[in-house]
Amino acid sequence: MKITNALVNVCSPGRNFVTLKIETDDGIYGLGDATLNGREMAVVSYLTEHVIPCLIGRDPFQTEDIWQYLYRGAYWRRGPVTMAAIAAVDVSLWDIKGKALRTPVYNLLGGKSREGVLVYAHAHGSTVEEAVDDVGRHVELGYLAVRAQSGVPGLESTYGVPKGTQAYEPAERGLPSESRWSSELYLRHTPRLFQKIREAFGEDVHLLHDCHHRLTPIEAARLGKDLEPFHLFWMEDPIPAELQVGFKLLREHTTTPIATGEVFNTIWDAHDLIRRQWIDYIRTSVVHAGGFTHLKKIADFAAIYNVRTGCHGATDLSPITMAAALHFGIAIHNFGIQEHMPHSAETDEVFPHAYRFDAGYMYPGDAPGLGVDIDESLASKYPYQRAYLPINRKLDGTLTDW
Ligand code: GCO
Ligand code: MG
Repeated sequence: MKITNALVNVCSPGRNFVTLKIETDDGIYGLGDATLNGREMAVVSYLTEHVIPCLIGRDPFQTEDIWQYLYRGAYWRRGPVTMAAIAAVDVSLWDIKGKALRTPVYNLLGGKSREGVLVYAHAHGSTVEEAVDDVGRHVELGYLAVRAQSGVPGLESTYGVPKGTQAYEPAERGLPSESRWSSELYLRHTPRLFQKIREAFGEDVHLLHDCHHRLTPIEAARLGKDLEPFHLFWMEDPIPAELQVGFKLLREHTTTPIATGEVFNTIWDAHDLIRRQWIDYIRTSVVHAGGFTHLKKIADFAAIYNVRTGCHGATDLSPITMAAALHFGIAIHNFGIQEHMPHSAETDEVFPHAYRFDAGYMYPGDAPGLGVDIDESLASKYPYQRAYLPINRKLDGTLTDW
């Protein structure tokens, strides 16, 4: 079998998605997600100008060699743009392999290690009361694990909480909006949120929280300690991860489990965090960490150190990545949990898929390959629209991590 053509589709059914389609001489095609929220067109250009011309004529079964060719062969390596482009190629090729062999991708990754993939939902509210109600709504929908975020008194807006009644979507159309931040107000408020949730729902529901890289190590240590009575499943991205040794300080102060890695691209971003056992969950995703070929290596390395996976699954990761995450999560041994932020109805229509949610778990389905497609004529009705993630400033105007 030979690769004959590859095309990039950019569409915006509710939000922007970049999709790679690789075609072969025997009529089978594969799909890969290449979306990088707020920087989509950089990946489009990387793919069309630099990657696609090198793919034509290659054997799509050679996933390892093609991965190395694109990674080592570029000389310039790593980074989100490069790794999202490589991921899109890699995932498309695994989709082709599955279709050609008439088997779901999970069978190529080791077969089923479990019956279903435990997922967590997003609950939020502008007040503690609204957030508690939203946790209840998700428990009623059948979720066994819920991430909770709430507005912080004194701050006009914050990460994870929609403005008004629309569904939460981190990127906004137009130029970046700006929000204001105070770690002190947040640190005072957040333990109260989890106290109220535990009072309302008891200990059975798994609770998660995303700090979205906003704290210093010592602030995160304080939050971790304050949250200990509420037994979180994890505290996510407590600190920016460039300085990995920051996690050592945090780790030495709290038993609240730590998850990080949604912005990581390779094992080299997480190597120390994993081998020093400073984290409990690694959140790198199929799309931002080089596809199945590289993510499998990260997961296997993490398994040696008792670190489990908790792959990123926000709506900016397309249904193709959701399908890929479910094949991956059902197959690998050290799976922890998978994020599930349901896509809009428009997105689901553009990307028909075999995966489904039932009673707290998701299932990839048994279709050959990934079990996800793209309706190109419907996609063409939703042209790309420039959108950015917000910018965050402290109360005095200093730019800080969003
Ligand atoms: C999460 C993430 C997202 C990111 C988004 C950025 O845990 O789901 O933090 O909400 O902010 O994916 O594009
Ligand atoms: Mg996050």
